[in-house]
Amino acid sequence: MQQPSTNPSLISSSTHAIHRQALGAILAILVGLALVDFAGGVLAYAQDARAEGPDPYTTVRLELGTPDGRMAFVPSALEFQVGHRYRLRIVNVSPVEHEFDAPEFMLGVESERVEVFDAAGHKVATLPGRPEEIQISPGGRVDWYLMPIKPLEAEMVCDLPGHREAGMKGTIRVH
Ligand SMILES: [Cu+2]
Repeated sequence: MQQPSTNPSLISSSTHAIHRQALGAILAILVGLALVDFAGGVLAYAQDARAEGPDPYTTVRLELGTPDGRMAFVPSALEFQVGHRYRLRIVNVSPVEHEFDAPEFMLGVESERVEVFDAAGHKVATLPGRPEEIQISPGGRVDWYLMPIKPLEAEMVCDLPGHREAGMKGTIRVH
């Protein structure tokens, strides 16, 4: 089925004054969309340029659950260094929803952004700032860009009912 057309030439074929007003409003919207599109293009270009340089982030991979449904963080212990920039890649490899919850760690880092990917690996959202907790659907992935700012030892858990008790907990050490 065809999308409703926003082509101004089709709209201007109407000769009614009220339709001309509507045309004006629609043109304003189209100009607005073009500006947004232009800004998006500039941002995409900037990101591409950045991607071509050396990768400033160390990737740390954490799997939530296991493909056969075991309640675990893999690995169950993470280590970071103060002042280094990381891409904490959290992947739900299991058939059920899971959480990454580590409040002390989350407050002990500078958080740049969180990128969210669907099960097909397509980025579906970018969230600037600091997450409070991260919940991921089966097959989903989150890349959290962060830099630890102080040494700490913290617990990571999945707070969904029964998961922690079944073994879904681990430790994070920043040194
Ligand atoms: Cu869980």
